[in-house]
Amino acid sequence: MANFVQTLNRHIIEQERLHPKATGAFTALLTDIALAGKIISYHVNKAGLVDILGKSGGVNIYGEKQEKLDVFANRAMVRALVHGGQLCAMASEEADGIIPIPSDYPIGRYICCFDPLDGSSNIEANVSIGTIFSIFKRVTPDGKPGTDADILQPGRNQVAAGYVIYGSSTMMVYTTGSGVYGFTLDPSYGEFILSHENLKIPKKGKTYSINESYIDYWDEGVVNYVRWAKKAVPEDGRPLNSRYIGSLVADFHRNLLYGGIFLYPGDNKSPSRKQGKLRLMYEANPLAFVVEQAGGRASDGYRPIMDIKPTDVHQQVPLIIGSEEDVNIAEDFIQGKRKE
Ligand code: P6P
Repeated sequence: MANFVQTLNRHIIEQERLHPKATGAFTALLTDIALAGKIISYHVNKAGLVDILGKSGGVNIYGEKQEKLDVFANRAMVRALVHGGQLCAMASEEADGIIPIPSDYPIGRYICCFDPLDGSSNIEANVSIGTIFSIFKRVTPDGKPGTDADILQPGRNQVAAGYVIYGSSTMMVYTTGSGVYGFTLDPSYGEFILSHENLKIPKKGKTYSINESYIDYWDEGVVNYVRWAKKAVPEDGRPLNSRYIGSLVADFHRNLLYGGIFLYPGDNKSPSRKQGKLRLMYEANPLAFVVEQAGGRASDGYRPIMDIKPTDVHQQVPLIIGSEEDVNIAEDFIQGKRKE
């Protein structure tokens, strides 16, 4: 008897059964995201072969040049999600404001915020990059277009979140609040197959991940934490190992599997970086949901990421995320409770 192959679609349906009021819309929505992931994976994996690399000429709202794959990935997500008819609105890193559902499509009961291709500046270097998504139920009455109120919900309200990482293999990692599950794409027949059941992040890791080139702009607490992490105290398992890929999904995924901490704190390099660089709605919140479901923590240095009440769809937050004990220690330094 061949081993039972658990596919993503079967798993999503089983997860849906855990939610008594679930209708099937949830299953359809996650399946739409998986489809977009497969399409983006196909193009990411042949990016070097066709003229899809290089600057698209467009810029996003931060003035960052958009890679052609950015533009393609955003379009793939928008199309897959609009056709599915499960959303009342969506938000993307690549769009200025709310993306409405076109009038000739049904209005659904969910919201999806996504970063269609995070880490895209690494595309030409063949570094792992990813799609990150966050799903909420709408809070305004059904049937009408979604509004800011539907989008600007605290991360605690998420009903599902996850990412697709395009690396040595393509994996979709997601949670609906009942644990974290990883599926690896088998390109031979285009199915995501369960490869990581009920993922749990080690309580303490041996790796810290931060861009140390900003050390002269950090607040004292962050400097003290990194100095502590690098100090040679073998009986305490230090120095911690430094690993920084510069692609959030890749750095996060490594820590999720092996343990460790990723930090992107605010800094004083410019006023716009006081709250860091990463975005609450479609980077910090979804990864915070995943890491908490895996037994880890995500904080802005002072409070849980998912407790933050958003004020803007593109708002930035400092992000300290990973193994529970490592995040607790980093918070103590950032809050001045520890100096060494
Ligand atoms: P820095 C990639 O551009 C990204 O948005 C994240 O994927 C990554 O963690 C971060 O920026 C890297 O930023 O300032 O270290 O280059």
